[in-house]
Amino acid sequence: MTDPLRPDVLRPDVLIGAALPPVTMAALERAFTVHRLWDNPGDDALAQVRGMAASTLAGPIGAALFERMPALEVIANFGVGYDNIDIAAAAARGIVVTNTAGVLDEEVADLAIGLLLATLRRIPAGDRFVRDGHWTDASFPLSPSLRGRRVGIVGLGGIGKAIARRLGAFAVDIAYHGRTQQQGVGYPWYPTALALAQACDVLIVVVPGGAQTRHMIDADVLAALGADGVLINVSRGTVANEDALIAALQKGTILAAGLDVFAHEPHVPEALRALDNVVLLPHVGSGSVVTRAAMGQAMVGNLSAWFATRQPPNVVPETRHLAG
Ligand code: NAP
Ligand code: 8YV
Repeated sequence: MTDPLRPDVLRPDVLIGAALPPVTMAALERAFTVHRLWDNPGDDALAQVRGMAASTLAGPIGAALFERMPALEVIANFGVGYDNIDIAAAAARGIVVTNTAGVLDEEVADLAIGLLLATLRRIPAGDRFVRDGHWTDASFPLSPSLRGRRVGIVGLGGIGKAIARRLGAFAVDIAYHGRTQQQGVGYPWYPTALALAQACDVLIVVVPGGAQTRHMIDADVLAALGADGVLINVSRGTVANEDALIAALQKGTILAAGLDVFAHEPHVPEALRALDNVVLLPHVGSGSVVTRAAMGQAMVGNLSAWFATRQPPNVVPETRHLAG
C-alpha cells in the first residue's frame, strides 16, 4: 500500500521504454509510479525517475537519455540480451542493469530447432505449396536433410546449451565456439567462428550482440560453411554481416538460412525477402505468451528487489560491482 506521506518510498518512479505485454504493464503499474517514454514525459517527470523498464523494442538507450534522468539507479531489461543499452555509459553513472537470464532458454531453443528444421526441410514452402493448390499438379521437390550433419553452435551459453540438449535427440555431431573452452563440456571447441564453420555444415548463432560480435559471421565464415551449409541466427542481426549473407545466399555460397533477427528490425531487406532459400521470422525466439509473461515477472522482480534490498537476482556482469 502507498504511504501518502512518502509515495516515492513504496512506489518509486519507473520509466517504461516501450509497451510490454498487458500482464507486465499491469504489474508495473501496481508496483510503481509509471511514466511512458512514448508519452514524451517532460524533464521534470524524468528527473524523478529511479528505475527503467527497457527492451529492444524501445531502441538503443544511452548517455543522452541518462542525462535527463539524474536519479536513475536501475535499468531492468525485458530480455536476456542487453546490447540495446549502452552498458559502459550506464556503469559510468553507477546505474545497475539487470536482464531476464534463465526464464527463456528453453523457449528460444525450441524456436531455434524449429527454424533449423523449417529451413532444411523447407516446411514454410511446403505449406505454401499445399495452400496454393499445386499438390494436385506436381510433387513437392525433395528437400535437404539434417541427417549426417555436423552442427556448430556459436555461443554455448544458456540458450546454446538448451539447443545442444535438443540436438542430442537428433543424433547429429555437435561442436561449438566461444571465447573460452568450457570445462566439463564434451563437444569439440573451436577458437574462432571461422574454424568452427570449416568443421561444420550448420551454424546456429546464439552469442550476445554488441561491438564484440558485430559481423562475426562474415563473408569468410560463410564461404567456410560451404555450398551445403546452413546458417541459423537467433542472436542479433548485427552478428551477421547482412550484405555478405544476402550475397552468399544469392550466389549459392551457402545453401540456406533461417533468421529470427535482422540488422535493422523491423525492416528486412527486399533482397532477403525475395530469396526462396531463407526462412524469416519476426524476432520471436522468446515470443510465447507464457515466456513473455515470465520475462515480465522477472523484470518487475528485479526492479522491486533493487528498491527493497539493492540485490536484484539478475544483475549483468558489467554492473555487478554496483549492486548489493
Ligand atoms: P549467455 O548465457 O550469456 O551465453 C552467451 C554465450 O556466448 C556464452 O557461451 C559466451 O561464451 C559466448 N560469447 C559471448 N561473447 C562472445 C564473443 N565475443 N565471441 C564468442 N562467443 C561469445 O547468453 P544467452 O542467454 O544464451 O543468450 C545469448 C543471446 O541470444 C542474447 O544475448 C541475445 O542476443 C540472444 N537472444 C535472442 C532471442 C530471440 O528472441 N531471438 C531471445 C533471447 C536471447 P564465452 O564467454 O566463453 O565467450
Ligand atoms: C526479446 C530477446 O524478444 O531476450 C532477448 O535477448 O531478444 C528476446 O527475448 C526481446 O528482448 C524483447 O524486447
